[in-house]
This record gives sequence, structure tokens and C-alpha cells, in this order.
Amino acid sequence: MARQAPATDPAQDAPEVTAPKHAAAGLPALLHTTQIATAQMGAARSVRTLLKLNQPDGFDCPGCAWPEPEHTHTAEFCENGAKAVAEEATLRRVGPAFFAEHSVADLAERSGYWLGQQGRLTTPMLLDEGATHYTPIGWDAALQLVASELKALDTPDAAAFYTSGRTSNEAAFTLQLFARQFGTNNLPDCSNMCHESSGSALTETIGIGKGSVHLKDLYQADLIIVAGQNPGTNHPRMLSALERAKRAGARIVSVNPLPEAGLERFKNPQNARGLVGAGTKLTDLFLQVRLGGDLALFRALNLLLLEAEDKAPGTVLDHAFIEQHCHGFAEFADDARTTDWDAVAAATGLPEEQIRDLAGMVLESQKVIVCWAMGLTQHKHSVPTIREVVNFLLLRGNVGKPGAGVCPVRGHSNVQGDRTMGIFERPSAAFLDALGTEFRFEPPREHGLDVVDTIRAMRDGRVSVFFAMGGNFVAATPDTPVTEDAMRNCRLTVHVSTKLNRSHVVTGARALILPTLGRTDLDRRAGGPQQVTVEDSMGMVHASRGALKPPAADLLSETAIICGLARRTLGPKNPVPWEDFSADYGNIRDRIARVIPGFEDFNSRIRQPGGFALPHGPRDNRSFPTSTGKANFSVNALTAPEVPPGRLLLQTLRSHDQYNTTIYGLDDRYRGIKDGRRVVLLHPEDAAEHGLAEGGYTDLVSEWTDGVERRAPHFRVVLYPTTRGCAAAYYPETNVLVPLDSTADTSNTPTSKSVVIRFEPDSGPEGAADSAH
Ligand SMILES: Nc1nc2c(c(=O)[nH]1)N[C@H]1C(S)=C(S)[C@@H](COP(=O)(O)OP(=O)(O)OC[C@H]3O[C@@H](n4cnc5c(=O)[nH]c(N)nc54)[C@H](O)[C@@H]3O)O[C@H]1N2
Ligand SMILES: Nc1nc2c(c(=O)[nH]1)N[C@H]1C(S)=C(S)[C@@H](COP(=O)(O)OP(=O)(O)OC[C@H]3O[C@@H](n4cnc5c(=O)[nH]c(N)nc54)[C@H](O)[C@@H]3O)O[C@H]1N2
Ligand SMILES: [Mo]
Repeated sequence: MARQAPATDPAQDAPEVTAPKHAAAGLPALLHTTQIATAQMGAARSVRTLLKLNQPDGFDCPGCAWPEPEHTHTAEFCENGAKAVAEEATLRRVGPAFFAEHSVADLAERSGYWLGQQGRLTTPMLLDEGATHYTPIGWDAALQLVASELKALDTPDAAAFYTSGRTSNEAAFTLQLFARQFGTNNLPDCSNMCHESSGSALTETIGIGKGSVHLKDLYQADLIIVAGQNPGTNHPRMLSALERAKRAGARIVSVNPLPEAGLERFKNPQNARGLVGAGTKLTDLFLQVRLGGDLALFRALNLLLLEAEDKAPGTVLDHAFIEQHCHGFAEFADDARTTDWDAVAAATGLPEEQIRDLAGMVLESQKVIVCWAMGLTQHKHSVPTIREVVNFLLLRGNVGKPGAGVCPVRGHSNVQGDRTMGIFERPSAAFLDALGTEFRFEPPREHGLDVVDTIRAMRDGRVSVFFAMGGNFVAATPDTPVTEDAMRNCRLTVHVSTKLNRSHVVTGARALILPTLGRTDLDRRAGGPQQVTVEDSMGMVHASRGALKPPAADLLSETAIICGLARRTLGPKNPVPWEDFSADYGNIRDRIARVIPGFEDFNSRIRQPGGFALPHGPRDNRSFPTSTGKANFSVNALTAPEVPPGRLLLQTLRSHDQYNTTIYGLDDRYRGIKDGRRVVLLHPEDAAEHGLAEGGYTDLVSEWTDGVERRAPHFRVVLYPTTRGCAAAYYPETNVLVPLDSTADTSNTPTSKSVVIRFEPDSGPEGAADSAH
């Protein structure tokens, strides 16, 4: 029986609760930034580092994927960007002495928070079969070990190569090339748990799985709908863009079960008015929807638009656009007209009047943008939900014109770029053809494994070497005990990482930690100091140059590690010039330029300040590279999560003091929670109905068709203005509750935002610490 260390130590997790805030940023954000930055980096390094953030000659923020504005401020950073940087640029170190002192069994008892706080990894470390401790290993021996394990596999498909979205374009391109030269498309990535539903829905409907707006479009929009996203915490720089849009006359609607402070009001810390004044009110209309109610909401809006057109023919729909550029309108419209208001009310929990108000705002707007994030992508019916958003925009020609479009807001800073570079288990034939031609080999054609299927394959013994380029696989994925057992079932698990995390202590028979440079570190190779490139959420590609002295002298970059591994695995006859790639990343960019459309003259174009835009057919000239050659309307049956009587729906989300599985601190300032993370936010009437009071404790137990008991013990009850029937608690503590097999249709994304739960009596802090499986 293995213990399962939670993200925080339950004995010290003692949340204090005050009322939620109604505005984001302002002076407290600046103060908090300074505190965290100086604790990790000291004062001088903090100033030097933060001044380089998101500047034309500096490094790209390792926080979120929101694009950089025109570099007008001397310090273009936000509180959470600064925390991400401080976490990486910390002066604390985890070296051989640390691993000699702490056995793996000891580390497996520590919380994720504690592990992350220990500092930057400095030395390649091996956990040998049967060993109790990690011990240092040289780079050559480490890479040789991985190579021989890979070569010993019966089939290349018994290896999986995971990528987290911080990886640069150069490292991502090199990794997928290596995996495919080795012979597999097993390239699962964090996107499988994130915006895969957006990619699936957009590719099908508009022909490209990326957003169709640039920053300037937000400034020109009449109406911006923000659904299922908490930008105040997760994309704080988006609030400056929303503020600017608002000043230019846009109206903003937020659709969310929670009244998120950042969407209510924004105090821009970049100016005096924001620091001391009341800030800018952002949201004009707040629709407090039920979890998973967005498909019904957009269906209802589409019905109202069709009815408005019936009343005043020729004035509501963009007929010219629909006729010239769209396919499937009649079938869609016939189905939309059957939308049943009772079903809409049940699914959304919204008064019909409010939906009619929003439809009225839509009719008054010529240019509409819909922004979304995990609230829309992590449900069983996420793909049809996003297709319905596309229907909504197509009706009034809101795709491919200034000030309008789809805006999925990505998470990790280069998750979109990694996909562009070919980190995908289901690559297109065109991509593989180009790759094969350029590097004179026949890439594997069979689809590979995504995240959920990789876990199943490791569990069932079909994958036995797991290699991760960043991330924290066991903590980020669903069904924690299942995933942990799957990892333990491997022959070898390898993590290329900057910081210590849970995935280093739940290992295969043998394990390697390969420490690497981060975005902020100076990366000097044989060809001189290197730069890398990244692509933001709006398809802008630009360079990033680290400037800080690396945490240890012989740290290798991600790219150098992959090239070293590829050489040792594929042998001297392999036609790819891995040595040249590793010496100067410009050589990799020259090849990317020849393989991937839109990257022509890559090396010269990254010299342009601000970088360059990748082509996007729908946005650039209303060309839709779909199966029909047009933008596809789709028919999406009205579905919503089903919740049995006496049960609630739980969403698992982020606090203000975390970056995914990295915990920065124990506060969720905007939601009024301090000094703890094991909280469940409940509507007061739901709490009363279940006999729970503010400050009381309860276990959360999830229900799924397999009948397996999944329990997250000891959560403090917080009465909160969430939608009735809809609870919220933080990830990764609650990943134990998400069943591996509960995934979105088509995209296979875990349904992290709709988990059916019941309450059971509190097992106490000991129960939480001991939650054995
Ligand atoms: N500081 C910080 N920044 C981050 C991250 C981080 O952890 N910390 N993570 C990064 C990553 S990888 C990602 S993907 C993004 C995530 O960014 P978000 O998607 O904003 O992250 P979540 O905390 O999961 O928040 C989901 C939001 O959707 C709402 N929501 C949940 N379910 C529903 C629903 O059914 N319908 C509607 N309409 N709303 C719903 C929730 O109440 C919440 O406001 O942020 C990125 N940026
Ligand atoms: N229940 C639930 N589960 C979720 C979600 C949810 O909302 N609810 N969200 C999902 C989403 S949207 C995502 S994107 C995933 C995130 O999944 P991951 O991307 O796998 O997780 P992170 O916590 O971002 O990974 C953090 C680790 O990355 C390493 N790291 C940081 N920077 C670098 C770097 O520059 N290079 C390298 N090589 N390593 C680095 C550090 O060692 C750090 O410990 O989680 C998913 N899981
Ligand atoms: Mo994400």
C-alpha cells in the first residue's frame, strides 16, 4: 500500500476564510509580487530579472500564453508572471547532497508544495533498480542508459514521450523528430488535458485548431464574451487588454459558475489610477451558469438569433457570409429551432430573461469575440459545446473580420507552439510527408497514444519506457492512484525537469532526473549564446533569450539533451545532424522553415521586434481548410452533465497561488482563502441541505459507472456564491476524484470540470495524509 502525498501537508493546511474580493490586481498584487520574488531571488536579482521579462531583447514569460502587447511599459509583467519567474530563478538548489540526505521513500511522503520549494535541480540523478536513494550520474552514462533501454524494447511503440507546454519550438521540433525517427507517434502532451477539445472542435468547423483573433481585434470588438475562464488569476495580462477594449467601447459578458474578481473589476498596477483608484469595471452582464451548461446557453442564443431573423428578415444573419463561406446552415437551423426552453433552463440554471438580454446585446454588436478556457474544454460534451460557439459566431459573420472571432485562451506559454512543431499523437499526413522528405526517412503513420491512453498502456504493460520533457505527469493526470501504479509498472521513467516534483518520486523500476535550463537561464552552446522561439495563444512567434547565470555549470538545455539522446539511440548513420542542431539552434530553425508552413525565413524573421504572425486562413482571408472547403455549421444535441439526486457536480480548478501542480503559496486572495488549499466551495443552500456548515470538514467521494470508490478526505467547507448544485475545489488535490475513463467525446480530455460527488463524514487530517490505496 503506497501512501499518496497530497499537494500540501494536511496537518498544516488550515484555511482561513474571508469574503471574496470584487476587484483584481492593484496594490496588493504588487506587494505580493515583491514578497515572493525577493524570498526566492533576493532583491537585486529580482529587479534585474523582472526587467528582462517580455521585453524585445529578454525572455518570454514562462507563465501563460497570453500575447505580449507592444512593449511600451518598462516592466511588462503581472503578479503571476513574476511568481512563475521567481519560481524558476530561485537561488535555492537541489543537488547530490540533498538526494543523499533524503531517500525516495522520504520524498514520497512530502507534499508537492514542499518538493517544489526545495529549489532548482543541478545534477543528473539515477534511481537504480532496488535503490533507496537517487545517486549522481554523468550526462554520458545517463543518456546512454536511456538509449539502451529504448533499443532493448520489442517495439518503438513501447516508449512514450510526454511534453509539457513550456518547451521551446526548437526543443519540441527536435523531440518529435527523434520520437518519429525512433519509430513512434506516442507523443502525449499537456494539451491532451487542456485545449484538445478546442483543437478538435475548431479543426472540424473552421479548419484550423487555433484562435482567429489578434490583440488588436479585442480593442475593436463591440462585445467580448468570456466563458469558462478566470483571467484574473490565470491570464492576468488579459485584464489590461479587456480594460483597453472596454475603454474603446466594448461590452463584456462573463459566463461562469463563480463570480471571479478579475472579471468584475480590474485595478491596473501599471498606472496610478489602478493602484489607488477604484479601477475599471469590466463585466456588464454576468451569467452565473451551471457547470456544463454552456452548450445549452449557446444553443438558446442561436435560437433567439434565428427567431430575430424571422421577425426582421435580412437584418440579423450575415447571409452573404453564410452563402459564400459556410456549409450545413439549413440542417443546423432546422435543429436549432427545436431547442426546448425547459431543457435550456435545466442545463444552464439561468433565467430566460438573462439569455434574452445577452441576445439583445449580440444584436446590437457588429463585432463579437468569444474567449474561453478550461471551463469549456474539460467536460464530456466539450467538443460539441465549442462547435456550438462556432455556430453562434458564424451566424453573424463573426469569423475572419476585424474585431471578431474565436479566442481559445491557451495555458502553458508554448503549448500552442509545441503542437505547431508536431508534438501530436495524431499528426496529419501532410506534416509527416514533409518531415519524411526533409530528413529522408519514413515516419510511422499509425496514430500514437495521448495522455489517457498512455496511462492505460503503462498500466497494461504495453508502454514500459516513459520519457517526459517537463511537466509533472503523475500529479497533473486524473485518477492519481491508477496513474501512480501505471508509472510504477514501467521499466524506466525519465524526467527532464527544472524543479523537483511528485513524478520524480513515483517511478518505474529505474528512474532518471535530467536537470535542464529554464527560459530565464543563459544558454551557451558551441555556436555561442542561444535563443529559442515560442508561439503565443494568438499565433505570434517570437524569440526568447535567457540572461541569468544557470543554476549549475554543466546543465544542458532541453534541446541538447534530446540531441545527445538521439545520437546515442539512433547511431552514427542517422541522417539528422544532431550535433549541428545541438551546437546552434539556428540550424534547427532552418529545417523547421522547410518543413512547417508559415516559418519561411524563420531565422531572419525572428529578428523583427515582436516577432511574426503565423498564417491563419479563416482570419486572414476567410479561407476554411475543412473537409468541405467551407466553415462548417454543426448539429449539437442539447446535453448537459447528469447529476443524480443528492449529489453535486464538482469542478477542479486553480487557486491564485499555484501554477498547475506547482504551488507558490497557500492563499487564494481573490476568493478570500488564506493559509490552506483543502477547501470545497459550496452554495450555502447546498451545504445546508447536506448538513454541512461553514468551517466544517467533509470527505469528497466521486461516483462513476465503474463503482470504484474515489475519495478525497478532509476538505473544509467554504460557503461561497457559486451556482446552486455546483461545487469547486482545487486541482491537483482533487485529481484522485477524476476517473481515468471519464473523458470528453472526440478529444479524450479528462472531465476535470464535471465530477459527480457526494459527501461523507470527515476522515480527519490523518485520513488525508494516509489516503492509502
Ligand atoms: N497563475 C497561473 N496561471 C496559469 C495557470 C496556473 O495554474 N496558474 N495554468 C495555465 C494553464 S495550463 C491553463 S490551461 C490556464 C487555465 O486557465 P483557466 O481555464 O482560467 O483555469 P481554471 O482555474 O481551471 O478555471 C476555469 C474557470 O472556468 C470556470 N468554469 C468551470 N466550469 C465551467 C463551466 O462548465 N462553464 C463555464 N462557463 N465556466 C466554468 C471556473 O469557475 C473558472 O473560473 O491557465 C494558465 N495560466
Ligand atoms: N483535475 C484537474 N487536472 C488538470 C487540470 C485541471 O484543471 N483539473 N488542468 C490540466 C491542464 S490544463 C494542464 S496544462 C496540465 C498541466 O500538466 P503539466 O504541464 O504536466 O504540469 P505542470 O504542473 O505545469 O508541470 C510543472 C513541472 O514542470 C517542470 N518545468 C517547469 N519549467 C520547465 C522547463 O522550462 N523545462 C522543463 N523541462 N521542465 C520544466 C518542473 O519540474 C515542474 O515541476 O494539468 C491538467 N490537469
Ligand atoms: Mo493547460
